[in-house]
Amino acid sequence: MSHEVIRSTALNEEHGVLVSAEGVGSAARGEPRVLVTMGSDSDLPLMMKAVDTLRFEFGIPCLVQINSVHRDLRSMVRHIENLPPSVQVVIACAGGAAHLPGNIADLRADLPVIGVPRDLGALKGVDALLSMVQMPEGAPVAVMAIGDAGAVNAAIHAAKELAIADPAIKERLQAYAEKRKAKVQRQNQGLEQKLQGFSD
Ligand code: RP5
Repeated sequence: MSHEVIRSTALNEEHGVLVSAEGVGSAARGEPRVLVTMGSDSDLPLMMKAVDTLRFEFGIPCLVQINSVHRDLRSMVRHIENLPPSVQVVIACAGGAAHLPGNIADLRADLPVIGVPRDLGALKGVDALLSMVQMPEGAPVAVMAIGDAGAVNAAIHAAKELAIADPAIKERLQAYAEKRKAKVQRQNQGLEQKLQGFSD
């Protein structure tokens, strides 16, 4: 079945919004491999770092959906139980008492769940981090760092999971690693000038 057919016949509003390197919603292409979900649309600026890393660095289309376990638990359960079969990894972000990733890990014994704690409120994300990481035995959540680095790393971790069975993603992961190495090289090339600036 072509990607086009899967998108137009199988995806509906209940599945969330498809996002790919080509665009958003009707402009997006391909079948979603990852669900990027979060407790509120106020988490979106943070989670766009995960979405953009997935689509632009690794060419991975994803579904984006808001799911709040504190405001509408029943819809979350329905959405997560009815994910399109092409979705193989879930990235879930929340701030505060962050129960979303753990609840998804319990609902979906078959899918890896990656948690991104949002840096929010009086405890600045430490509450979300501990809520996600202290899962009881049997329902693991792979918890990333609080904030921006965590969102980007969630996308890389999801890509690594998909790369186990997808050589094209494996290649893009290698290219991403090369870009990071090139940054160190560039920094060393400009180092003498920077050091001179410090000793002026
Ligand atoms: C969490 O509460 C959400 O994931 C968000 O991080 C936080 C605040 O939500 P809003 O009050 O901004 O909607 O459930």
